[in-house]
Parts: sequence; C-alpha cells; structure tokens
Amino acid sequence: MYIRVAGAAAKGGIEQISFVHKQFLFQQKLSRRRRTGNECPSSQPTRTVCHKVGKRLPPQKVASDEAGEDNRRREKSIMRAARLEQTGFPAAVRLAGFAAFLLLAAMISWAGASAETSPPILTVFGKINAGKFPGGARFSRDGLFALGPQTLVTETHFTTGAQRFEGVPLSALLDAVEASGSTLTATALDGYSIDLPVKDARRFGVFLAMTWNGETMKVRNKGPIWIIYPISRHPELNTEKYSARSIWQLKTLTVK
Ligand SMILES: Nc1nc2c(c(=O)[nH]1)N[C@H]1C(S)=C(S)[C@@H](COP(=O)(O)O)O[C@H]1N2
Ligand SMILES: [Mo]
Repeated sequence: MYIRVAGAAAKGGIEQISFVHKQFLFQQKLSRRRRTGNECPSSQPTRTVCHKVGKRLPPQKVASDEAGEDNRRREKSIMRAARLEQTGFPAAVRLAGFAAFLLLAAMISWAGASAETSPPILTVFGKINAGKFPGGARFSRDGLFALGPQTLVTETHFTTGAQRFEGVPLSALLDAVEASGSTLTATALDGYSIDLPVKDARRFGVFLAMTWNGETMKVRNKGPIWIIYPISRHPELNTEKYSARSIWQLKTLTVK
C-alpha cells in the first residue's frame, strides 16, 4: 500500500482510503504527462507521489466525533484532489462532459436507427418548394407518419367489409411540400401511372395508407403506400374513375 492511513481508521475511513488508493492505481496507468499536474512531479515515480499525498493525513487518533468529522473532511479534500489530478477537471465539468457524451451517443444511435429502419419510400417532384426540397422531397415511412398519423376505416373498391388503415392524409403531404399545382401524376413500383386532381385530396379526404388492418404494408401487399379514396364516407366515389386513381405501391408524385 502506498498510502498511509494513519488516523483515518474512523468508520468508513478504510473504504474511502481504499477508494483513493484505487484511484492512484488507475492513475499509474495514465501517461506520465498527465501525472505531472498538481502533486506529481515528473521526476518522481507515481508511487512516491502517491505516498506523498498519503502523507497529507497526519497521524491522529480518532477520539471523538469531532475528530472523525475532521478526518472525513480531510479525506474528502484528498479525494477531490486525487480525482482532479486523475482527469484534470473538476466534478461539475466532468459531469457536463459526460452528459454531452450521452447526448451525442443518443443522437448518433437515433440517426443510425432511423436511417436503417426507414429508407425513403416516396418522392414528390414538380411544383413544390424547390428551395426547401431541391431535387424532390423524399419521405420515409417515419417521415410521412411525422406529418400527423391518422386512422381511416372504410371499404375499398377491391375488398369486402370495412378495412382499417393507418397513414396520413394526402393533403398533409401536399401542405408539407407546399404544392402549388392542380394535377398530381402518381407512379407506382409496378409501372402503373395515373393523374388525379389536387382538389380530390381535400374534397374527399384522400388517404396515404401505410398500415392495413394492423400490418405494415409490404410491396407484395399493395405497400408501401396505397392511395385510398374513402368510399364509405363518399359513396359517389364507388366508380371506375376513382378506383383507377386508387394507386397502390405508390413511388412518386409529380405536382403539375
Ligand atoms: N400500382 C397499381 N395500382 C393500381 C393499378 C395497377 O395496375 N397498379 N390498377 C388501377 C386500376 S385501373 C384499377 S380499376 C384498380 C384495379 O384494382 P383491382 O385489380 O384490384 O380490381 O387499381 C388501380 N391501382
Ligand atoms: Mo381500372
């Protein structure tokens, strides 16, 4: 042991001193350079330095609570000095540094996760805010849901019974990209393409469905996006004209 614990054998003193000792053992692993701060002249081996610090505890008998208190105060100040020597920063600065590190780590993992789990699935071209979205506005599944997730329960042209969809209103997307045209040309992954009036979006509450009866819509299941005309709310939409506009596997929208 390189630290003399004389007088420090008061209750809890041993643990504290052994903690200080562990800190010095750790410190020995650090570069000589870092050791040359407060009490560690580079000409001396760490052992001596630690011994020297240890010496700052004068031999003393713990006779009363007062003496114990005094010792604890000494130990605290030595530990503080030891920690400062180890890192070169006071506790508040180290805490702030650690908090900053955690924040950075969280940001990196968040960015990584969203890039991994949510690639772009829809691109909007044409008459949109080109300053904000140069080369088209790309949206991931998460990015679309971030526009304001909604639920739509309706029958469709192609299914029987009410279907439950989660997604976002087409109008929310058009607002987000600041669309200014009157027609949308929609294209799908299978090469299908159809024009639909921009007016449909608000007039009928046209919906971009991404989850169907609780299941994320895969390409094999009309995903990742299916444009739904709510025919239960608007029975007049139950015609071939509107079924043709109900494009699935939606890939791009061009505002004209
Ligand atoms: N991606 C994609 N969406 C599409 C189509 C298509 O071929 N591909 N056909 C459209 C047309 S013309 C109609 S009438 C309906 C056909 O749906 P059904 O084949 O289930 O009757 O889907 C519309 N949406
Ligand atoms: Mo059709």
